[in-house]
Amino acid sequence: MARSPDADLTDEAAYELSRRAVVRLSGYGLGGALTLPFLPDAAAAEDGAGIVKPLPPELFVPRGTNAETRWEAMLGQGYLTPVDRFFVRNHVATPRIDARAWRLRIWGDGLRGGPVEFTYDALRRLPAETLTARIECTGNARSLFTTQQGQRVSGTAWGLGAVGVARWRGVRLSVLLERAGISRRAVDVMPRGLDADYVDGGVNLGRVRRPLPVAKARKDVLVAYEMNGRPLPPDHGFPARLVVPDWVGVASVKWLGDIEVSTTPLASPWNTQYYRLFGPDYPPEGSAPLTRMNTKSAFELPWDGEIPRDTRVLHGRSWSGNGRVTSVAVSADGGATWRRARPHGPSLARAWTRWTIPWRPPGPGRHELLARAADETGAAQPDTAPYNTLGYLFGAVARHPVTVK
Ligand SMILES: Nc1nc2c(c(=O)[nH]1)N[C@H]1C(S)=C(S)[C@@H](COP(=O)(O)O)O[C@H]1N2
Ligand SMILES: [Mo]
Repeated sequence: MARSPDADLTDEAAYELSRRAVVRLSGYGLGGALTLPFLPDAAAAEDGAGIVKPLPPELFVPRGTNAETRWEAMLGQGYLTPVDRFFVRNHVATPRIDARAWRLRIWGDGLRGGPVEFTYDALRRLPAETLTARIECTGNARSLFTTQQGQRVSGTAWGLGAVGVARWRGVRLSVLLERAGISRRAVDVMPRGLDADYVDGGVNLGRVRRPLPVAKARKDVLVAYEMNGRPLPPDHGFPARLVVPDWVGVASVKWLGDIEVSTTPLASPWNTQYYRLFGPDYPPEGSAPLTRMNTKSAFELPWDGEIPRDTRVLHGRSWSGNGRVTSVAVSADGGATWRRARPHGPSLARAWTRWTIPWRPPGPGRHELLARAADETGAAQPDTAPYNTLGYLFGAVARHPVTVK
């Protein structure tokens, strides 16, 4: 499997590195505390590790335990992102779960009675709904803070490909909560995944979990067991996951194992130390926990790649966590002049809008393509994104470099 360019290691070198780390550690004759910082690092050198589906290089850019969709692989596709090219964001690794032994347990002081369990079959027998919705990582386009704004941020250096739209089928979370006997006093629910504990900087933070206010949980959240007409693939949460429309991707907990229902506000590292905005413009504890995603646009083109001289039309997609996309303007001269793109096909608020714009390359050489979307709230993508140390919510207009041959 391909390795990240910054690691720049051959298989042998990587093996050497991890072996040396082990030898060095055993030389110290120490266990536990000191081995932890080394071994996960060596393991992280394996790009795409822990992902089950194939990651062909023409469809994905592997990034550590994650894989980013190549936007050029969306050219000629329909409205949905096919599973074979849907991005994967794994804190740890895709677990293999036996649906026959699996249970979804709902529990907590926010239930009128005791805990309730649903089997996979029981879940599939409940009234089903379909929802065409986007899932987008909060750090999508994070690398543009650095390349476009010269700022240092930490986290996976995503381009614009940590987003996808699928047709999800499952049971409304509100139906499950009703059946479990949710109390009127419940304020938060906390879905938790069945993947392994997440360890960051040697600290074990437990399993991925993030509180969700009851109001959102009851509004439009789906407990999905199908993606694009098939059972959920292992990497996308089999046997069941949440789909939390418009919200930060981390809310859509995969490999759902249990949901706590609480009459008091809940907290986890995923709404305290991550998924808030930190930095000079924010209080020390960060902003409020992030909820909705913002507005973005992408061209269905390779990033900083070559495009043929006989190109006559450009394709792209725009989306917003704040509502339906209402207009998209495109500039092919670095932002000097703008033209309106032509939308086509469905334009669902919780998914995205496809568009095209005619363009004849003026001549060979480098060009910057820009697309600026506005949504039904009237808000358009800004020229710069507010800096935050973890590089969340880059919603500025991306300057997409291309070279015409
Ligand atoms: N259990 C669990 N759920 C999870 C994650 C995870 O690592 N473990 N990653 C979250 C994040 S950060 C994102 S962006 C989405 C990505 O969903 P996908 O991998 O299906 O594209 O899943 C979310 N749900
Ligand atoms: Mo994410």
